[in-house]
Amino acid sequence: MSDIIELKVPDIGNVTEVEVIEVSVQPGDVVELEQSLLVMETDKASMELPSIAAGTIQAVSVKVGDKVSEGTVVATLLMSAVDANEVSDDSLKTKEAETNKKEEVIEKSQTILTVPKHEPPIVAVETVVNHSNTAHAAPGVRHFARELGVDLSLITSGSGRKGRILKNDVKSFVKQTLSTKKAVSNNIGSGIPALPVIDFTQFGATEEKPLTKIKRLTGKHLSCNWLNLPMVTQHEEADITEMETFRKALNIEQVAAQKIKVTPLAFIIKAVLAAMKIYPQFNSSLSSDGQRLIYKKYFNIGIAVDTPNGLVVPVIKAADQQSILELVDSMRTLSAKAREGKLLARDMQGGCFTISSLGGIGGTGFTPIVNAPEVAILGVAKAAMKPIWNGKDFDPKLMLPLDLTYDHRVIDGADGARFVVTIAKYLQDVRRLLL
Ligand code: CAO
Repeated sequence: MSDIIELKVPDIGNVTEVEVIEVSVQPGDVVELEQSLLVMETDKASMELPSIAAGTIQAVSVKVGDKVSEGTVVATLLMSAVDANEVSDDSLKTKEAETNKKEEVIEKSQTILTVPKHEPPIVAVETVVNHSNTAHAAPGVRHFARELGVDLSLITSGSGRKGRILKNDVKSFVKQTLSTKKAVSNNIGSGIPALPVIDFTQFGATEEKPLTKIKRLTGKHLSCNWLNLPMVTQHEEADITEMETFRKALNIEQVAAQKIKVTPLAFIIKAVLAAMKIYPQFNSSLSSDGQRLIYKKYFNIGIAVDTPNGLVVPVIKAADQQSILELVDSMRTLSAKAREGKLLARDMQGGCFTISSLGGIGGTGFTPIVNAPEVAILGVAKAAMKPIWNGKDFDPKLMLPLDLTYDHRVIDGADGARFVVTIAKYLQDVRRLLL
C-alpha cells in the first residue's frame, strides 16, 4: 500500500457542484487529522473539507474559483506513519464518515457561549450551533470562533466580501455580548440565556430608530431591577366613592378660584405616606451586602411621569410635610418640568417609594417594577363603578385598582397585604388621614 493518498471531495448532499472559495493548504504543509483543507461554497452555505488523515501535503490540485464535485481530487497527502498503518484505501470512506460525524458532534456539543478564562463570568448563552455550518467564514475564523465557543450563525453578516465573517467580526461579537451581559451580570451566575440575534429583514421591510437616552437608561435600570429583585405584586381595590364626591366638590371650588384641579393621585400619595408611617419597612433600602435594612426618616415620593421621550420619575421631597393642595402643586411643577425635558438630576434623586398611576389612561391593573433601591412601588389603574355586596344588596361603588409590587427579600407577603389594605382603608375614608 502506498503511503500517499488522494484527498477527495466526499458526498456533498444534493448539490452537484460547489465552488472552492478558499484553499487553506499548500504543498509541504503538515496537516493534522480533520484539519481543514479548503472551503467550498454554494449559494446557501459554505463548508470545509477536513483532512481524513494526518501527514504532509504533496500536491494541491484545485485553486480558488474551481468548481468541484463528489470524487474530485483536491490534494495528495503523504500520510504520517501512524495514519499510514491505520488507513487503507477501502477504509477511507468510513474514516471520512467518522470524521464528519466527529465534527458534527464537536459542533453540537458547543451549545454554551463561554468566555476566555480571564474574563469575569457572564451569562451563558444557549445557541443553536448546528446552524454554524451555514455561516460564511474561513476555516481559521471558524477555528477561532470554536475556540471561543461562538456560534457563527449568531453573527448575521460579516464585514468581508459577500458578507463573509472575519476574525474581527467574531471579536466584535464577543465584545458586544460581553458588554451587554456585563450590565446585567453584577449579581449573576444565574445563566440567563441571551435572546437570539434576528435579522428581521428576512420577514419583511423594517426601519430602525435609536432609542431615546431616557429609554436606554430606563431600560437598563428596569432590567437590573427585574433581574436582581425577587418581586411579588399584591392586588387590592379601594372604594373611593366618597373620596371622589369630596374631590369633585373640592374641584368646583378650585376651578372657581382659578386654581389647579385635584386628581385622585394627591389623595393616593397621602394614603401611601400614612401607610409608610405605620409600616416603616416600606420606607427602607437593603444595604448593598444584603445584611441590613436602612430605614429612612424622610418621606420622598417618586411619581412616574409619562413624557414624549419616555418614562421619568421625579421625586416630591418631604411629601409628608405637604398638604393635599401643596402635593397637587408639586406634582404639577415636576410633571411639567419632566414633559419639557427640564428635570435636573437632583429632581429625580432621593426617592423612598414610587407611585405609578396609569389611572388617567385606563386598564384594570398591571405589575409595576420596583424602583430599586426602593423596596416597593404602587401601581394605580383606572377606577370603575362596580356592584359591591353589602350583605343584603349590591351597592354601586367606585373601585380603584391598586397593585403593590414589593421586594420579597425585605417585605413579607403578609406585610405587603397589610400595607395595601391600609392604603385602601385611608382612601375609602380620607378623614382618617387627618388623625
Ligand atoms: N381612575 C380614574 N380616573 C383617573 C385616575 C384613576 N385612577 N387617575 C386619574 N384620573 C383622571 C383624573 O382625575 C383626570 O380626570 P379629569 O381630566 O376629568 O380631571 C384624568 O384622569 C387625567 O389625570 P392625569 O393623568 O393628567 O393626572 P394624574 O394626577 O392622575 O397623573 C401623572 C399625573 C403625571 C402621574 C400622569 O399624567 C402620568 O404621566 N401618568 C403615567 C405614568 C406612567 O407612565 N406610569 C407607567 C410607568 S411603568 O411602571
